[in-house]
Amino acid sequence: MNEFKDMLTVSKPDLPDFDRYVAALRDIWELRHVTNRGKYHGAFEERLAGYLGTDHLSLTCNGTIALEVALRALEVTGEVITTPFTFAATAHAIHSVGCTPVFCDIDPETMCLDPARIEALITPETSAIMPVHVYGRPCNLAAIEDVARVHGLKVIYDAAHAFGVRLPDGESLLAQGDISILSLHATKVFNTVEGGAVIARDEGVKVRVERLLNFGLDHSGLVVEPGTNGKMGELSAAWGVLLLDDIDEAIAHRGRVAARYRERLSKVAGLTLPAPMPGVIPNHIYFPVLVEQDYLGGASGVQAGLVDNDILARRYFYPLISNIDSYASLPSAAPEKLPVANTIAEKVLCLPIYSTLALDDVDRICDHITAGALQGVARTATWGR
Ligand code: T4K
Repeated sequence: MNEFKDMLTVSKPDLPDFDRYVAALRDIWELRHVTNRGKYHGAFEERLAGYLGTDHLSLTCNGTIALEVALRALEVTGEVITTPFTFAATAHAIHSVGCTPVFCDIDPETMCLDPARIEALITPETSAIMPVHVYGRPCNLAAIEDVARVHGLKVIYDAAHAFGVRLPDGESLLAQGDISILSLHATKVFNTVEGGAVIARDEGVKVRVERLLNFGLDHSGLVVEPGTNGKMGELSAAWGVLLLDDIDEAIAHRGRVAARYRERLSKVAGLTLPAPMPGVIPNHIYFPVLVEQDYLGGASGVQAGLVDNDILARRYFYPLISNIDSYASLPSAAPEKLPVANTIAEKVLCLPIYSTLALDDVDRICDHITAGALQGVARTATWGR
């Protein structure tokens, strides 16, 4: 099955140089140390922390386990205030550790959790806030820290999208909160096929995180608490070590793609492009566009038109996670309590963006998006080829 190869898909994974990866595989083959903190795991963990500018980083098998382990390491219980405008994994991780997600509306500019609305949701059961730097756009960190400090809450940032993002003062966005987590899934800016990381505020939390990632075993091999298996293996770590060599150029090309989309689409009536955040060094992980309902049938109409032309755009994040059956009956999930998130989710469409996307193809995508409108195609029409 090769359905993605020749299509313009919302993302395409970066691959390490084939010959170098085969050489690393041969090395692992000969060492016969294939998982459980081998040579490549150690090298990758160190280099990744250096690149990201973070201390206390632990590699994981994916971002979802990283979230669950973060919640466990900080002994979070009861209710966790989070955003509905995110991937399912955020709420699922909260649910998986026996807590209840409490959905809080988002800020229309950052599209992240609105700090002004957190306080009204705090109850005696609340023990943590889990904001998401959605699309790698930083949350309002200072305001979130203030609320957390006043109410004695832990802060776990779901920074799955935030690889390499720097704040205006040059600090890593991943070095925030009590813990931040990263996803290194194939569809992300930087990947290890499957993978993730937990970035703890201090060494004590990191020790606990590493124990929980390894069945609750301490350094002497004794099981001291219930843990899970969240380790990254050597094949993924070797992939990561090699890809790090190319990451700056990969992000730079994504920047060129984003700039071309802006040039082509920013003046199109009916489309809104979220403004870049002042001073933030972005990673261009996604390119979201908000589509008005009367523009070619809205986000779903534009998406269908693109699919007709072998272009797979994705509606990250529609439907809102608060509206799926598993969570919709929660009091905080009522759509009237989440007006901004519901409005943005209705309009959002993420266009293809990845480091091997040619600028000619970006033009082709923009032509498809704008041509129907320019030709006065009926607003609900499906587009032909
Ligand atoms: N928190 C947040 C905020 C997250 O967004 C995520 C994950 C997590 C936590 C959890 O992290 P992980 O446990 O996943 O590490 C993707 C990813 O599976 C998921 O990692 C990601 N967020 C989510 C937003 O999107 P899909 O279902 O969209 O992937 P898929 O298979 O449809 O692929 C998307 C596009 O990429 C396609 O158009 C084709 C292309 N593709 C994909 C794969 C897998 C390829 O060209 N080759 C490939 O091998 O979920």
